[in-house]
Amino acid sequence: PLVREPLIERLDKLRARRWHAEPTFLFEDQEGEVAPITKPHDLTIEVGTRRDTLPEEVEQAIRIADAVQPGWNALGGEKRALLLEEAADLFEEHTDEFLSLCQREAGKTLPDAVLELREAVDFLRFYAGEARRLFSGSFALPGPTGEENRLTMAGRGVFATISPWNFPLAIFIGPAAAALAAGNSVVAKPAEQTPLIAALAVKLCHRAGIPREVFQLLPGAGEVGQFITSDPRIAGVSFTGSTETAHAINRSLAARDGPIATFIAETGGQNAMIVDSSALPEQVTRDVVASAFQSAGQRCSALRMLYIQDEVFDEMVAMIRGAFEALVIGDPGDLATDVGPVIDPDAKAALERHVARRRKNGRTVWRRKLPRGVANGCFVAPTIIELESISDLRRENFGPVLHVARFKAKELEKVVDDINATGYGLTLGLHSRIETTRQFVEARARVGNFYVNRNQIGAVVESQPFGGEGLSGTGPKAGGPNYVARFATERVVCIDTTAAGGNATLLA
Ligand code: UN1
Repeated sequence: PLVREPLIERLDKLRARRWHAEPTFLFEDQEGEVAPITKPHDLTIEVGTRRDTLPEEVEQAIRIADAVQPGWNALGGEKRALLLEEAADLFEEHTDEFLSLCQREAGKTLPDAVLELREAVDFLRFYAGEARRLFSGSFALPGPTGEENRLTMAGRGVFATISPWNFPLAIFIGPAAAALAAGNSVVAKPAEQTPLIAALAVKLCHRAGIPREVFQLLPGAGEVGQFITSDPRIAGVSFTGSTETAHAINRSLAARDGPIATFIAETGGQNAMIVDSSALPEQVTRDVVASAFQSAGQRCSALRMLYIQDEVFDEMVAMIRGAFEALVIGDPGDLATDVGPVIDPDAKAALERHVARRRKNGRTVWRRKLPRGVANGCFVAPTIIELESISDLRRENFGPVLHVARFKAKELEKVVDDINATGYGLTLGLHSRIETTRQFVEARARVGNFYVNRNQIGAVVESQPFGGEGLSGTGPKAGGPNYVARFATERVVCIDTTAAGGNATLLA
């Protein structure tokens, strides 16, 4: 049509649609238990259903993926790039469906859903470019005269991708696209909470021309992941999620006989921001509120622990609380909403326990009141808790809960050391206009992504490759120049060209 309806009307039309996710390729006629997928914002509403992958289907999927991988690898980087780019185009054409599903299945606000789709498309296009760059032939290596050395890269085999519910599209498709770009076949297990978005993504990849045998969807809960990672034919695993699950996968991979698997993990964080007395209060307020409460705090990059220099602590906290009081909490389908629900009742219960414990310990707690009409959903009131130090936090609190602490100028070194001592190393923010402070923190902090005088979420593909160290993951950084290579094997060919020349002379 020449005149397209406005986006909101189009999204409204999709409201009644019901979706279904099931294992792809060969499994459609299997009988299996169907579980409902409910909306985080209102658990009485069913968005669709999912059928989990059975153990024998996992086995069959890996067998098929293994059989077709050499053909996919032989296709070469250029052809794989074209298919990934076609998928990116189809993702953009299906904007309405993706935005609607991000809101309904994952409880995302519209701005968050738009960012998510943008990131997914960026990943597809960037990794397509990497397929061309790295898999279009061999790289010549230096050597003495009379010797030819070259390096070629290829897929490792079957890669498993296990992805989280908090970026059900971008972090579902990103690692899968990287693995495919490198010439692997992929069995993908999306988070149990968000298989519908993943199912649409896989369907569009198949429509783009990526063979169904090469990219298979295996929905299910943790057991499905366990079946996958215990199979010795899995050449590598890319996992994004909790540190505990990463440890479990690592153990499962280590227990297998046969080839050693590659393991790429992007896990949790205990992310801090340091604000000194030279910082601009308005800028700090805006960036703290975005970093801590956007996406209801459900980003691994999100700010959990804010350190403010003593002299400006009261003023800054007053301003941050002012902005915090203005946050609109509610239905993510509502354009005005800033903070939607958390993902499920378990997530809500864990956050409520955390807040209750701090209250009991006599901490100062500021909490928003939840609006009326949200009782059926998994809403957690945005909360600010005053603590002494980041060492008072044990586990990651994945939701709209921010902690604040004060520090004296002479304690800056100790603050950075305490942050390092958590063992996590994902994002760190600094608000300061003093150049030597920036240099000091940059040099001392052990962290994957360091953000200065801005918010610390929303890393952009290619400009801000993303990922942590220590308890936060293995690297390499997603969306960066070293990522796709980690999904590949390298082969070096070395030819002595003098011997052949000599023989030829003798024979003549
Ligand atoms: C995550 O929450 O798992 O920087 C990653 C960001 C996003 C990535 C978050 N690009 O917030």
